[in-house]
Amino acid sequence: MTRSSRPADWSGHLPADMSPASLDLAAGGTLPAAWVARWRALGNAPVLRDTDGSWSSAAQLLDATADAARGLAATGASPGERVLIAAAPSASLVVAHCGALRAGLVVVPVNPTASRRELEAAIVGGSPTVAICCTDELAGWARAADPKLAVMTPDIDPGLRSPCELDAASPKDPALIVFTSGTTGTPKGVELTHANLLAGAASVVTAWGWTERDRLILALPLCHVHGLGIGLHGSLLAGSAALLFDRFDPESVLRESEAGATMFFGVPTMYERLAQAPGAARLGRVRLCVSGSAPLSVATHRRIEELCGQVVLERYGMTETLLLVSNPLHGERRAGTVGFPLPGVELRLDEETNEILVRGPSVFHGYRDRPELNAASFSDGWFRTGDIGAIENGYVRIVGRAKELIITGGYNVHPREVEEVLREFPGVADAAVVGTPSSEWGETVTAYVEGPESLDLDALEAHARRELAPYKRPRLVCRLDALPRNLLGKVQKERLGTPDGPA
Ligand code: MLC
Ligand code: AMP
Repeated sequence: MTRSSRPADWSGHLPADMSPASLDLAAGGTLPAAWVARWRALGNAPVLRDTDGSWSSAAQLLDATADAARGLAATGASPGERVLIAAAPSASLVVAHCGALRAGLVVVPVNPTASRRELEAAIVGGSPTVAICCTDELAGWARAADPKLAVMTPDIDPGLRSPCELDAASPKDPALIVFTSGTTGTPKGVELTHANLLAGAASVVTAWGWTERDRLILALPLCHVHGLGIGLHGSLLAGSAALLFDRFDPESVLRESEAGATMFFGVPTMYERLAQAPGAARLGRVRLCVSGSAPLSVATHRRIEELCGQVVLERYGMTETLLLVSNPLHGERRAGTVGFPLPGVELRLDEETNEILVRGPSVFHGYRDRPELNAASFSDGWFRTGDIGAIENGYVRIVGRAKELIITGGYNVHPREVEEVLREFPGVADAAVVGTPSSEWGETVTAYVEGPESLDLDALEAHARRELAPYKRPRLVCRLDALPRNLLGKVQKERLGTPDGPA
């Protein structure tokens, strides 16, 4: 049972000369075709600054991405096949990614900090033909997981070239598969089409007045939709300049703000750190600061405004949907809310649970090869986000989650995945993982393990470090003789970490 918030009205996000009726976000095209049109028009304009400070012009990207497409084709990969990319941000990664999309290949981005098991899961789930890895360790794991894989570095060998048809994918073709862990233990492959990617980037380019004059500080990982699907894709679509950083560091962001950058996108942990950095007032120089991926506390929102006059624009989205809701560029940005639906997005609340349901051109069509999960994730064509919302005077507030999920520093961690790793360790009878509130990280991963007093916690932590990406590793592990359970034997997580609980 659902109820509509009200008829979709995106006018609050549209420029004065654009009516909602005239809105066509995807315009029947694809994102790489739109980039190519932009790059041809921009010629020698600089559009990408690498982590070492060197620039690529639009014309150089046009050529380099065509070469990358031909290089990938030389491995035998044909349109529709997958290319796994596990790499730290760099211009080479951007060229490989765009080249793959131009060749009609489907990109499977993987965090370069992934553990061996996480990389293997993406290889099993995505069955790629090519793996692009930025370290020898990742490359070795990829080769061992599938000896048939063509494994290469992001600087695709210029000696490799085969003819391939460029920019021929259709809007309905898959373009990106992002693996997220889920409640069943098997990672879910979120499959986004070319039309989804174009609509997702076009909606924010329109809503945030993003133009060729912008310079975006891009210090997010380029393996998740925040940095990749919004930051990079939007920047290339708008024809603005993207300034790449291989890691976030507050001083670099503040220096760039002072030096003429116009936009910064970050997760709340980044804003926490910026608020504490010397000279934070410099952040006031950029025209737009956007926060997302996790709730930005009202306190941090206000603190940033006090420090530099910058009213952070908070928005809300998901890998499955790209961005859904945003505070406005013009008009009131309300702290503690995520604003109202972006152009193209329709949003409802489930009548009984207040779960947020959405549909729109950026919303994916389903998880790869998961018919049962897909049946449960959609109701009459509306995607169930698993987030609980409230709508107050047209502004959406995220008030909770129907899904079991920890968000730490903007990264999602599914407790089940961590629990499974901990249970594998000899002596651990059971494990329960919860999110503990943290002012810096939002939440941190805390684990409770059931086991004997002799349990070697240092060895257990080493096991977790080996098996999980660093951000998923529990920051605190508590041993208990027995986890609290109800009469049916189910672990009562709500009793963990509460004053009357064992923490
Ligand atoms: C790093 N560490 C983390 C962590 N990031 N631990 C928990 N949570 C995190 N998010 C670990 C490091 O490995 C290190 O471990 C220790 O914490 C301290 O590291 P640090 O140097 O202080 O952290 P740093 O490398 O600076 O990373 C912090 C960060 C990063 C905030 C810059 O987490 C980050 O880039 N987050 C953004 C994630 C993101 O892009 N999410 C978007 C998902 S898409 P050790 O063991 O060495 O001490 C999405 C949709 C949407 O959600 O709406 O956008
Ligand atoms: P991911 O699966 O990594 O794409 O993360 C998506 C989830 O991040 C959403 O379902 C929300 O729970 C959360 N999220 C994203 N943006 C916000 C926000 N601004 N406020 C609260 N939660 C958010």
